Amino acid sequence: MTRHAVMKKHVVTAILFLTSLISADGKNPVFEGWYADPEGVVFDDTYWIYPTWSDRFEKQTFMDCFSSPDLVNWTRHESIIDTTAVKWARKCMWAPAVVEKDKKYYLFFSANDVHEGETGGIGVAVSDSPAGPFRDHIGKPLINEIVNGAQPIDQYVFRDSDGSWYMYYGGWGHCNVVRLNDDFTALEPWEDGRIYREVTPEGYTEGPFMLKRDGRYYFMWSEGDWGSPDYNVAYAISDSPTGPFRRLGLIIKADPSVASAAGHHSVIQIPGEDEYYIIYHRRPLGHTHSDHRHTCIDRMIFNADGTIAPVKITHEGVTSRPLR
Ligand code: FUB
Repeated sequence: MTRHAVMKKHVVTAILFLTSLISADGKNPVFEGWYADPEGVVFDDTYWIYPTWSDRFEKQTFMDCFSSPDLVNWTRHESIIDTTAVKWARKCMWAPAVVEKDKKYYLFFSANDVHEGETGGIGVAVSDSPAGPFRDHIGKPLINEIVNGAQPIDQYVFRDSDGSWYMYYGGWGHCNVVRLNDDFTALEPWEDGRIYREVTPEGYTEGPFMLKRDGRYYFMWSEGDWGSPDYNVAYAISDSPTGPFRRLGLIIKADPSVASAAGHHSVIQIPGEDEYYIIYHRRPLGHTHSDHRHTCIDRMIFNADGTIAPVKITHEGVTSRPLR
């Protein structure tokens, strides 16, 4: 090989290396478009994000989702569910929560921004694929009523280590937890015969989330008004999935040099590792429109004493983290 050819080979290798470094870097937002309330989840070797389409209520008639092999490169899957597949839903399809059970995927959602006496609330849909299409599982809302003052929205479905399925939900400043039956067609009563247990912590507005680590239950929620700049996320730690949940402090909030209204989050744990990523929405600086919310990812770190270190929100996001 001539000296020129060797030089050329080195230059090409260097360019390929630099390109790989560039594509390994993430960015926030992680994908284009106004998407809020992102639920991050891992199915097999793939990351998924299920967000709300952030738009006028009447236009929120569908949901898209996104998949990624590495948290950096995302593929959009359009309209995985819409109001034509859910006869009772007209608008406000919000805050998807997706779980896998017995090789089927269940998407819990809320619809219609329901008020007393109206039809709507929390529904459940099912598909053979995490990318849909999802069809209505029971043909009616799973929760239509307003109990303990909680609007039936913003559900999060949590599977405990003993196999029990819980659903935390609620807007209007109140949070309930319910148990789900085995095929997700109905709510299961607690031992005392009640269906709903209120678990509202101090400061709670909406967007509950649960994570279990080292046998302890980390309950998280959004505070403030989602249309205002100071929307944020707080948490509590408990020995029980039903609390009590005593507020310990904030996990994520606005940073005047990066973005405002950082909230309605979820957390992805790398399977088998003590490594966590927070998926949340925020409003870009200079934007005041309440629907201008986009989806971001940053690292979430636990302190040695088990508390959560306040998350630094960034423009850079996270670097490539393949699951294989
Ligand atoms: O995106 C619609 C609503 O805004 C959600 O249900 C709330 O949590 C808030 O993020």
